[in-house]
Amino acid sequence: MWDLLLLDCHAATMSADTDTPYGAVRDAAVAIQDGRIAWIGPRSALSADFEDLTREVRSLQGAWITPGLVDCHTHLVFGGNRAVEWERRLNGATYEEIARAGGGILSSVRATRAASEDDLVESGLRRLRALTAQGVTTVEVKSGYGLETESELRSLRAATRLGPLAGVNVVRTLLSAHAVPQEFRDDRSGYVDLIANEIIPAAAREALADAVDVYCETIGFTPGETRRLFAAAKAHGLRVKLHAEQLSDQGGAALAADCGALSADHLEHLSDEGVKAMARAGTVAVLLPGAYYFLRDTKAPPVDALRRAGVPMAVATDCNPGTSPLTSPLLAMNMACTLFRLTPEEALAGFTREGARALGLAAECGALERGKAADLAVWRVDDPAELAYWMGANPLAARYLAGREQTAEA
Ligand code: DI6
Ligand code: FE
Repeated sequence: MWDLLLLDCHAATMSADTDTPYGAVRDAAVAIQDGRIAWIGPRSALSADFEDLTREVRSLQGAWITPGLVDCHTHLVFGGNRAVEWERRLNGATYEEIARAGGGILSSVRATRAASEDDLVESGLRRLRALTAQGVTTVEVKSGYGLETESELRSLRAATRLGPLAGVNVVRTLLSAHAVPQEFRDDRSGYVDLIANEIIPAAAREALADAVDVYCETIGFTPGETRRLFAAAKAHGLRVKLHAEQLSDQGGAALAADCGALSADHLEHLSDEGVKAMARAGTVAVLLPGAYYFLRDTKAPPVDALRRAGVPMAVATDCNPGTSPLTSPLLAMNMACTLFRLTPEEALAGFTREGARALGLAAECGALERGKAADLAVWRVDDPAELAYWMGANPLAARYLAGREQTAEA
């Protein structure tokens, strides 16, 4: 006996098992049982006695439905914000001047260390609710503004609490290797040791992290340090992912592919070798147009090369206080099309099927397919391309998590 049967809708299933654009099923029906999709297909395929097969029938009045959106890359737990710093940058101050004056990531570190776990939950919840208001049902949340054991674990505890409060699935990633904190500025190997020998083991012991990420960059961590931290993550049963080639080519994407990483993220400076390595390994390319836009970057990731090589492309907000204070997945999709030349279908796949893949959740969510979680979004649009098209509008009509409609204040 199904729990719910949704009718009078068109489904953009985002299934990769069809050549139909968006995996679209017009005049669709979706049967939900025990929080999962029990059946999906054209309403005409339902038996005449379908009302006897379900506890409830609900009409969606001609809406389009998609998988719930998956935002696979956010830093949305942090203290304070960097609006004043941004204003100074608009008035001509450079990153270096701001960093020398104690600004940049390290100013967010000070604010995060000073915040209680409840403070982090309260501010993170505001940002998360902006994402769920636009159909997000799964979100990845990174640490990375504590840069010491207790503050990093507190950030991950706060991320863990956000899921039930916002009615969303939260995947947690430990990004202690985001920057070297002030107290280790003359002893960076000491900080790498702290992450490998103390923070990763503690997070694994408390089941506070699902993956480990590293900012592999000239202003971040070296490929050698990255390999060391990836080894520590794997020794504790954690998956890995990498901020790679955002500002320069450190060979990070190829390293990530070589280490079996779920994803390599940013990729503005990705080389042909990196593209080939990712294609061979099945590493997901996570494109972050919000940071590209906010930094007024001019070198876009090699989307054509990624597309030709068959590298899966996800899209995410990269919600963070310094380079991407973006809490709109729909605007991120528009930016991915307008700035990176993705098609609207690729952008939606990037925020559903491929976003799930980037989190190791391809079998669980990200497509409206039998057996997957009944996480779905209901939209008042005439075509799924409108989701990336409108800038600022929000056509979301309803959001379902595990088959249960979520209220705005969930
Ligand atoms: N890449 C970025 O653009 C951000 N972190 C990262 O790994 C910057 C984060 C910040 O400036 O707060
Ligand atoms: Fe990031």
